[in-house]
Amino acid sequence: MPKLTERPIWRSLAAHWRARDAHLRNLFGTNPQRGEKYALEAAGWYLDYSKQRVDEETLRLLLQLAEDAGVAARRDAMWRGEKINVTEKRAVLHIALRAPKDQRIEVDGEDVVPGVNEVLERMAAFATRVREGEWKGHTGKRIRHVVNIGIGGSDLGPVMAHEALRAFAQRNLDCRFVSNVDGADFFEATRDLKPEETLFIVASKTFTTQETMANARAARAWALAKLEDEAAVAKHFVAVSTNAEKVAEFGIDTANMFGFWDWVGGRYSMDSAIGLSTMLAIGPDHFRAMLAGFHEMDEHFRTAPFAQNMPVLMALIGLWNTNFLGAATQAVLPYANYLKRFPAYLQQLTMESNGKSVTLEGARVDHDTSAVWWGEPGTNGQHSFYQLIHQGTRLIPCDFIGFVEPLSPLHEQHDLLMANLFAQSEALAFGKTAEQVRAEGTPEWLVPHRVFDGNRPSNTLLAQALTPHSLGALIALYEHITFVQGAIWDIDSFDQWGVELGKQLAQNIGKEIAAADDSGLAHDSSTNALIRRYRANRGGEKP
Ligand code: G6Q
Repeated sequence: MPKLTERPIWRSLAAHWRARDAHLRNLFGTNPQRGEKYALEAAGWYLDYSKQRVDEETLRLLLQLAEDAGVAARRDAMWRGEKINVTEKRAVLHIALRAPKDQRIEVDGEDVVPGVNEVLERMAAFATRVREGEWKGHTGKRIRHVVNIGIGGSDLGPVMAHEALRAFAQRNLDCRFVSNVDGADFFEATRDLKPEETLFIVASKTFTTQETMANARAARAWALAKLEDEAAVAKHFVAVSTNAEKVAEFGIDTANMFGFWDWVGGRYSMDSAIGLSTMLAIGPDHFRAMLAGFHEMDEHFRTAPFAQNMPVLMALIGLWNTNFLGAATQAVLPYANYLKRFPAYLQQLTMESNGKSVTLEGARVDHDTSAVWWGEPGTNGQHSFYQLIHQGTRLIPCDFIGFVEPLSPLHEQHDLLMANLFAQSEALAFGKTAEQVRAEGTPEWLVPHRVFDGNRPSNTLLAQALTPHSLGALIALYEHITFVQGAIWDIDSFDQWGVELGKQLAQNIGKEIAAADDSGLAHDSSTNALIRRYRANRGGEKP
């Protein structure tokens, strides 16, 4: 197969891009129904993509690109449990985590759905016991605090879901998260807690991750310093992992371990047992509702024709912005304070998945892959970086996310919040011309400063309310957008060799810092000097 950029469809897209000069003002001017036409609904979400710089021909070509790239075949291979994570030789089946009980999804000839449900049921039984105060700590006290220890995929999803679904959480069960190997994270998370009322979840797929193991050891020492009995570990520590051997080695009873499988990637695992903290916070029924939301979007992605397929269209438009309009970044702007950790979660999902530069065959790509994803909740961002989006020199496509109903009783403030969302996407698309600025009575010298070029693309996603169901569907939407883009770029969206590199390098330097002397340092002169300076000046116990 020729390189992506040498295929006729890619060349047609490039020629199409060169041939047209369509400002969004003109696109709307020539098609007054555009706002209703370029919109669709799926799994409770309404997508308006009319403020994207695309027309009928652009969409036709992009859909052709998806066909030519074999997106449907790759999607179906994922559902069939084929090992589409080629560099790790693994199936990719997060979609099985939310499949209904009667669906059959196989890996190596074995249906995985019963196993998924068995773990969900164990999680539900455990969560209910803790939430109802039936699961007691070592001294017989009720658990009031849950601390999830994990990092990357074993942290970002649970943290995001905990923030997002606070309105559905049992308020007398406080959940906290420790991820950073910086001891300050553990120290601050636990300084006001009582070990006898605290449950630690050690969440690690491999149970070997340096940061998580260091924090888990700190937690065990912290708990035992007060509880003074090894037997207390069984009441105050549970594990979420695929590695029973390491869990037992750490001292956690494997009866208190919740498993998952190698076909669940870390960044795709928040709806597996990695979501135990979420289930403890919101309860099994809400957790199931979240899974149903995921599943509804999965089914839409699996079955809807590409021209009406929300993840496919968003992926194609994102690719158009990245590869043809030259946008280096993608902003995600939720107008929902509960979604404040959603951009951080998406950063891992998108950039760890598609931050790759070789194809599945190992050939170097000659086009850009993942955009840099980032964002903050609106309206806060408006008082900060939106200036650059409106008037800077760079093109920053935006995804605006909003809800019709608020979860707080302050309804008027919700109208204000949503008014801001609608105003921002309108201003970005249409801008303000010099004539309009002059007509406002602006003196001539100030006119250039007050002109807004507009033509800045955005999507708007709206759902009725932020609920476990709508959150699940929203996450699945972005998972599948990531999938489609990776499929077209022909990269492995499911490995993470960059993360593995970081894990190894830090281990080696850690040993060098702890060594008796620094004469054997064999790095470059900069790294050697930094390590020597640190060794010479650090406080605490010296080697
Ligand atoms: C995710 C990555 C990575 C991983 C963490 C934690 O896709 O693989 O972020 O989740 O490194 O790994 P463990 O769960 O094994 O501790």
